Amino acid sequence: MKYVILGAPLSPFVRKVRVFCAEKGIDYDLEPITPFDPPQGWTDISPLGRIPVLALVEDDGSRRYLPDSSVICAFLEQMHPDKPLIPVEPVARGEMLWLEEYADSDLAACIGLGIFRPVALAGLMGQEPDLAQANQTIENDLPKYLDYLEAQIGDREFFVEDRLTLADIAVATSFVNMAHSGFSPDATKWPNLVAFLERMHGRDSFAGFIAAEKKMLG
Ligand SMILES: N[C@@H](CCC(=O)N[C@@H](CS)C(=O)NCC(=O)O)C(=O)O
Repeated sequence: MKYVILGAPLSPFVRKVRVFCAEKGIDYDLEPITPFDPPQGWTDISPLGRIPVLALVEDDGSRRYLPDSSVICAFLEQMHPDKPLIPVEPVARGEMLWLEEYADSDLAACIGLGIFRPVALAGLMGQEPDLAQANQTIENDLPKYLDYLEAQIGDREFFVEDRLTLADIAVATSFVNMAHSGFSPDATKWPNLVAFLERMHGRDSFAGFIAAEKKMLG
């Protein structure tokens, strides 16, 4: 069986799955899909109209589809148990799943809608960036997430089990979108989180994608 990731590289959720694959050494092809201009029949494949979707391609070319980054990562973890990124021990697993959910839902929405879309995505689409909206998000909406993550990471290298897990990838991916928009959390207020993000974004699994995406954004 072959894998094809359907999605756009700038999506934090597509990047989450790609980094997960890079860390585990899983091969796949990427088929570009923009959710704002999807191909015909897209909602048959992705009922919520979202990216990413993983296509499972059989030798005869037939395909089955799995939407949602969390579902995709859980599936791939079972298919490729080497270099585990989802803990098995129940408490660690619960903590990891919670951080993944926290990052994928509210954190991603705050950064995506409040910073990335009005600045980087607007620029990519030839519109005037709305820096006022981004600054407003950074001053009023984002700090509660940064405070929580700063407290959770403390002086540890990773969020869960003292080793890389999907929680680290899920948190770090949205901050790539913040960086693409020209912003980063204030290191004097959130030093441990900023140090964590620098370590994560410097890993081979993230760094290659970040460099390629920067080129796309010009
Ligand atoms: N929970 C989903 C969220 C995916 C998501 O929201 N993707 C965005 C792109 S970053 C999307 O496709 N948005 C289009 C839409 O919601 O119509 C996941 O983890 O895959």
